[in-house]
Amino acid sequence: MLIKRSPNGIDLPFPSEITPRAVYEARRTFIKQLAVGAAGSAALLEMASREAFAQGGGNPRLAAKLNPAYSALDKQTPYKDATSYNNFYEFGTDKGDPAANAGSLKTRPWTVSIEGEVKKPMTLDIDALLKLAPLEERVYRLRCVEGWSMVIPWIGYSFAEIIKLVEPTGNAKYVEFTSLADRRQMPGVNSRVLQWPYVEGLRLDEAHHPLTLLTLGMYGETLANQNGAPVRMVVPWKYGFKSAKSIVKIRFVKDQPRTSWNLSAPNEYGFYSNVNPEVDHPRWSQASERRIGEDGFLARKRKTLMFNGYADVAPLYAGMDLKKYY
Ligand SMILES: Nc1nc2c(c(=O)[nH]1)N[C@H]1C(S)=C(S)[C@@H](COP(=O)(O)O)O[C@H]1N2
Ligand SMILES: [Mo]
Repeated sequence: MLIKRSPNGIDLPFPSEITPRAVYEARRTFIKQLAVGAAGSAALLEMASREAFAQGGGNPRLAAKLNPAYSALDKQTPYKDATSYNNFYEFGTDKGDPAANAGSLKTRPWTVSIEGEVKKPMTLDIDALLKLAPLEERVYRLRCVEGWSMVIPWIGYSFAEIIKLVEPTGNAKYVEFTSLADRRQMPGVNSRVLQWPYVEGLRLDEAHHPLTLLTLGMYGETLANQNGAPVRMVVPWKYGFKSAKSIVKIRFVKDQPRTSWNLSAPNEYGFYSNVNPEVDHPRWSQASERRIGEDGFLARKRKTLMFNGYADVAPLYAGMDLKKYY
């Protein structure tokens, strides 16, 4: 279970500035009363979850059951920060561009084509995706390769549900995710900062890991456009760029996908891109990070943890030299 070896030493959420005083005090009392066992952690998470749910951004509500076994107890990033400091280059390269420009993205109707090395290729619309499996809330840390991180209550289900549905053939070794690239809606697609469409990929066993989340919502609602509505991936043990937003195509393939960031700078962005404090980016250290909305600007206060603290995934890389396969 992840919560037992949660990072940052202490497995308790910190009282947020936005927590109403009564709730905060009740929680303090509550914290004092319990030893942090699994049951106690779950109760604390439920509280944090209710707070997150009370935030939101006015998008349609999405009911989901909290999955405490896959949720971090770190203090959750305020909704406002999670939706105003984004990387989504299709809408521009400044951190505020996605919030400024993604509002008009048309997220309905929306279809995702699932194809390639599968026995049952299919096209699913967003309503079918929402109904495919029970929706879970999972609080994941997301660590950007640039050195900042957030803690977000996502909503979705394991990508393994998709794999089960389409039945990969024996030839499928990787999964490739393609984002929408629509010039008319996405001003950044006119820039040559990356090759469009944005493509990311995972090895099939990584895609099959239960932590790998097909994501349809956040903070009790459907996804904000700037966070990748209406459907994205969240792969919490990898740098953020591995988690493609606004996905229109999922392809099961034999060969390692040619991914956007790896193509643009192969010596800086490897295919694996597991969070690894011991492998620096050629231009900066990856040993520490700044938590958005919490740590001061430019202050990288926190030690970055191997696999972003998701040690459960280590067996996927048994015998691999992670300095070579960065
Ligand atoms: N299609 C697409 N997906 C993308 C990106 C992008 O530019 N385009 N940026 C990535 C990067 S670098 C990060 S850190 C995360 C940020 O996700 P967030 O804005 O929801 O925190 O999205 C990733 N997914
Ligand atoms: Mo990133």
